Amino acid sequence: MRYSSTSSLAEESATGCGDHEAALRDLQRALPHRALDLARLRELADDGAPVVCVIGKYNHGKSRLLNELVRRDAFAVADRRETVELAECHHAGVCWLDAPGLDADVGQEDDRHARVAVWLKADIRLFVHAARQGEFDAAELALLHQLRADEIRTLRQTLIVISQADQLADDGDLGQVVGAIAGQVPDAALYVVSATRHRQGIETAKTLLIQRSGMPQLEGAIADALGRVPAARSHEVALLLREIRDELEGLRSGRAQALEALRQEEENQRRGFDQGLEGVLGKVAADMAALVGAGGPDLAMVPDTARDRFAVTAAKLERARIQVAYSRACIQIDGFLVGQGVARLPRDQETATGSLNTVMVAVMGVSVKFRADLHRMFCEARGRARLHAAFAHYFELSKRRTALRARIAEASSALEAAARALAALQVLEPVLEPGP
Ligand SMILES: Nc1nc2c(ncn2[C@@H]2O[C@H](COP(=O)(O)OP(=O)(O)O)[C@@H](O)[C@H]2O)c(=O)[nH]1
Ligand SMILES: [Mg+2]
Repeated sequence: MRYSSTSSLAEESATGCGDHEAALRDLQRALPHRALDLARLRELADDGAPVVCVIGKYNHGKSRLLNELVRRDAFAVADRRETVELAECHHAGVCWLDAPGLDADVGQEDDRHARVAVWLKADIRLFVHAARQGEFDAAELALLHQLRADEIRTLRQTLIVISQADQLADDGDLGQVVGAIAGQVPDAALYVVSATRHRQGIETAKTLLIQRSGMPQLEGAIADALGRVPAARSHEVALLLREIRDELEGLRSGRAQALEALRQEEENQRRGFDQGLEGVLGKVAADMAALVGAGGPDLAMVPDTARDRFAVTAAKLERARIQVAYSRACIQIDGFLVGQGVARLPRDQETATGSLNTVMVAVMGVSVKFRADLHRMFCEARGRARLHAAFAHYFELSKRRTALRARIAEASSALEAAARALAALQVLEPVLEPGP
């Protein structure tokens, strides 16, 4: 099939212009819901012969109508579901496309072919409905409304054909049916035809029969519609390019905003941590200053002797005071860190000893602290800065932070994809836009 595998874009890629295929892929990735529009753009870029396709339910005379239009039996006609794939025939500079019938109970594959014909390939749709069936049913009406909406948007035309007119008993019946159908689609022109009459008229060279078949009027309308195809195609290319560009620009600015918001959140989160920790360490330093800042000898360093094994000595009291102060400091710091989601070591840093796998132990160590240690750790700015840096290191490894950074990376690559798609559109536009 001409359509299934080749397109000028694909051909160009085969001859070294892979940029276009890559650009199309970038667009497809950025706008997966626009796959049909992108495929349609490919078709339009081909700028092949205008495509007329039939659409309608099984057995309503679509294939036979096409045979009359192309002046030969190019398409299979039957009382059963003969047309299961797209079939095409070139005649008079037009590509005529026969599609399987649409029916509620039809397999999805048939429907897919019909959809491809109607939405992807066709410039002009002939909506075929057999007169003997009376009014349109709900499914036909729904499709007609869709086609009408599409015509307004893309200028792709639909002609409504009431077929097999000869099957009604007389003109009175036919008039009634056509009147009822006209009531269902008040704004549309209806082309009432009989393929069999047309064939007979041709074979017996009876002009009157040909006239009465309604085919000349339909052919006239198709010729008019074909005359409007070039303008319609230009309109459609411009429309699709504009829609895609607008959507991509919206996507890019939305994603840029989302990324900016996340980066702001990352900054605020870190600032909140830094300020909070500074506050806690400052408070601990103030509490500690009173205890360790007092001059004089450090009584805690006086060793215990066997004599005062059971006595409450000044050294023991001092050590207890230091220990309590240190514990209080640790509890304050730990309370803050837990609130920030910084408690356990990252998994890859855990040891076999469960109780050691906390950030507090990793930073503060397990050694016994004395007055000089506490002074160095909490009362000197350098000591506090060292603690701050160590806790901040674990803060950055915490789940909340890594999750936020992952979201930022994701948002950043989404933004890149939108920018790439816009660049891709720029590459494609000259290929897609209709020539002068
Ligand atoms: N009497 C009459 N029968 C027709 C006409 N057009 C098609 N048919 C018959 O209706 C049946 C279905 O036609 P076909 O074109 O295969 O329908 P499709 O399934 O819509 O493609 C066949 O038996 C055709 O011969 C017509 O204008 N008049
Ligand atoms: Mg058919």
